[in-house]
Amino acid sequence: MKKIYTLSLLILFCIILSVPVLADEASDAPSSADNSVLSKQASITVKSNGKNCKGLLDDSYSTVVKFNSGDEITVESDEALRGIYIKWHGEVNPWTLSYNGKTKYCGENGFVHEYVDLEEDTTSLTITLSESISISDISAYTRGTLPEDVQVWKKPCKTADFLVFAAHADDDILFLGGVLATYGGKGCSVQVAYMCDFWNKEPVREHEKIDGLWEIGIRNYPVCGGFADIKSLSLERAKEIYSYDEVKEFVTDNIRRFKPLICVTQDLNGEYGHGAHMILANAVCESVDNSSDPAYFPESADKYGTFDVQKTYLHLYPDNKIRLDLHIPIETLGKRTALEAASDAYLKHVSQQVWDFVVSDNYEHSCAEFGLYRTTVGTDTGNDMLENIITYEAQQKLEEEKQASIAASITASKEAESLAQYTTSNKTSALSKKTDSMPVIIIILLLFLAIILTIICAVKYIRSKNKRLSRKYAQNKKKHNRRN
Ligand SMILES: [Ca+2]
Repeated sequence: MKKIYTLSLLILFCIILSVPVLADEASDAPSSADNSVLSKQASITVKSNGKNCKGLLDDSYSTVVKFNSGDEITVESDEALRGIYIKWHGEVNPWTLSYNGKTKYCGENGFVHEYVDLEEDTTSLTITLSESISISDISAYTRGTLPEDVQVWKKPCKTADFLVFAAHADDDILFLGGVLATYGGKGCSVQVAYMCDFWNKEPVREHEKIDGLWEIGIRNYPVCGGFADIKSLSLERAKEIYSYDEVKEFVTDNIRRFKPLICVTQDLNGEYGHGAHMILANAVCESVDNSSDPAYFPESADKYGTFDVQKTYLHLYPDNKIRLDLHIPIETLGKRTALEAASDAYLKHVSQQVWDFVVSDNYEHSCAEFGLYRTTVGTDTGNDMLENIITYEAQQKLEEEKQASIAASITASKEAESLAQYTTSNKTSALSKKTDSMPVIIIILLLFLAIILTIICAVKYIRSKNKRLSRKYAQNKKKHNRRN
């Protein structure tokens, strides 16, 4: 019987322990949207008001189809579709996606390469445009984990460990790619801001720009100043082409918006003497020197608050030099080195392969060579831009540990207080019990005393009576003897 009882208890104990495990397994079970299978590109047909839509299906930026405001594009497939991937060929406006009787509002983030998850299977969907725009390519995917080259962008950073300013698409890779791969690969939040766009001049470079960033591991969508790409060969000429104040305002706005711990930008001498690189580098220097001053571009100070960047690095700057090690395999980049990832990213800039530039840490434009232009946290002793910096993620962890420590301290304090109250209460209770028991003890003692006294009295009485009887017996015996 005892054995059965013990066995039952053990079974009950195991059941109790297994409940949370089962709950966890249930919560980790793949939802219908992911992930136990690999998604594949589906075979689709695309139609829109009798237009020739072949250019949307050839995975080529050189073929695009122009649409007007209000146009509808229908995508159909024999396979169950779970996501639609559009490569817009222009600045993206809001648009709607209809399927299975639902309407989804898209395009709000302006992602030029935009993937939209459908959340449920469908074989037919309709894209409705709110503005005129061209589209380069449309593809669709079945349920499951997406191929790595499908770009599912995150919004720009809220706060950035690194804010990297590049004048043009491909400068970010050729000259600053060592920073992007190294620190993006380390999990730092890295925001890229471009001075110029190419929509009016070479729109294919807008595609190449984000293809390159995606390849080098950046996942937060870049921002852009929208300045035209115009070549110049001196700072003075660049200041004639561009409004230097507008460039500084663009830089300062983004510093205050993203609150970077570290700013990185191009060479004051424009690498190979490009005036736009020079004006941007000069604007970054002047802006980091002044972005903590509310009187410096007060509009963005009002909007975002002022901000003082802790460290600012310039490409090829001759003072406080550091040299990044770009030969370490990086897990998040498929174990490629930063140099390999940057080289792969530069190949995405297909239109720029005609030039002699290469991604290298061993030539005059080395993407490993930087100098510390400005610091509020001390100079470097090594070759790591993160020296003397606590990243936002690390700051958050420290804050969480601090809050946990405060919470633990409060709990311990409450427990100690509670224990003290319990001890005092127990002592009081014991004293109270002791006090309460005093009359009982006294009564018992008095009773005991009374019993003793009674016994003594009784003994004395018996002894006295015996003596009297003895005396009387003796007297009677004496009288009897006399008579005889
Ligand atoms: Ca195309």
